[in-house]
Amino acid sequence: MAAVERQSSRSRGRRKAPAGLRCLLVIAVLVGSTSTDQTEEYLKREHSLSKPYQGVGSSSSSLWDIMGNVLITPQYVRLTPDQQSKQGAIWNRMPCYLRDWELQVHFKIHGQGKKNLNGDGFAIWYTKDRMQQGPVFGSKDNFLGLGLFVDTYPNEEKQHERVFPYVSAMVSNGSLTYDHSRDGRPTELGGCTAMVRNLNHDTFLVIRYVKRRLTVMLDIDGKQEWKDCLDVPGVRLPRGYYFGTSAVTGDLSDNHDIVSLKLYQITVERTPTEEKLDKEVFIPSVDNMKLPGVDDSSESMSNFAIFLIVFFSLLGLVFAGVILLIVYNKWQERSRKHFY
Ligand SMILES: [Ca+2]
Repeated sequence: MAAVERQSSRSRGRRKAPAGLRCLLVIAVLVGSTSTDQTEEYLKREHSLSKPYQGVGSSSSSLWDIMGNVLITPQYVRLTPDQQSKQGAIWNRMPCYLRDWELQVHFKIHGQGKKNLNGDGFAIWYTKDRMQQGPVFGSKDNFLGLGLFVDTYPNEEKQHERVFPYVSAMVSNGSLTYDHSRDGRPTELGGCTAMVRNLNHDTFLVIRYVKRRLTVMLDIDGKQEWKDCLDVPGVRLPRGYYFGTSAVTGDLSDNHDIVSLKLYQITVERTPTEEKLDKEVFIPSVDNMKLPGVDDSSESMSNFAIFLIVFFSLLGLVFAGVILLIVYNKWQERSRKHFY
């Protein structure tokens, strides 16, 4: 296949529209580009991984570290081979300080496994910690940040309404545990079915994080079109975390290959109101969603704040009362002196 430099999802457009409508859309986009909603994308090479992966895993100057059973070939980075009980990961060495970004992942999952005997899948990470082996698709549990999982095996027995492979997202503040036996359902923010195994065409997913909105889209049908998978507003992720990807096999196995990771910086304008609402955060959270640990502490913090306000108000009243009393006494004394 010809090596075509793919652009970010926004440049490519999400879905193809009929020709007439497309013309209108082009005009709308041209007009729109002069308005306030101006968006630009830049590929950030320091957070991207592409062929032929020069120096990855061998050079100390490489931007990427590998661990576990990773195999680097000129064509792909194999996180795990199609063998039992393997795990592998590749992590960016540079923390990412971008506010708005988009990560495009070109991947391939394939194996000899007969129907339904494949697993376990792979994860894309944007987390505080890196290079830590663990039970969540080969990486550590109770992570801080974002995990996007491409889960190829249904572990939960009751699987009536859900078809696997399944893509889901999770944001954790370090206190959430990924429930492997339930395929992460208790903690997922959203997800979709994605038939991504053993395909002859290229498969892509994109994680977009713009103005605190997390969206995931897939291009897995070989039609060069993005299809929505999940869309969650109010996702607050700190800056300075690391991108990485990891995979694991158990009794069931697959080749989990990463062809490329491309990170785009998204430049987007914010209104003063948006700017006010979009303050820098230091612990990951999702609006209107109670994550254990953080919400409890913020609640007790606000209770404590109320206590302080009441306490100092009372103290102020008492103080004012004492002053008034002293002044009154002095005044009385003076008037008594005048009287005599
Ligand atoms: Ca699973």
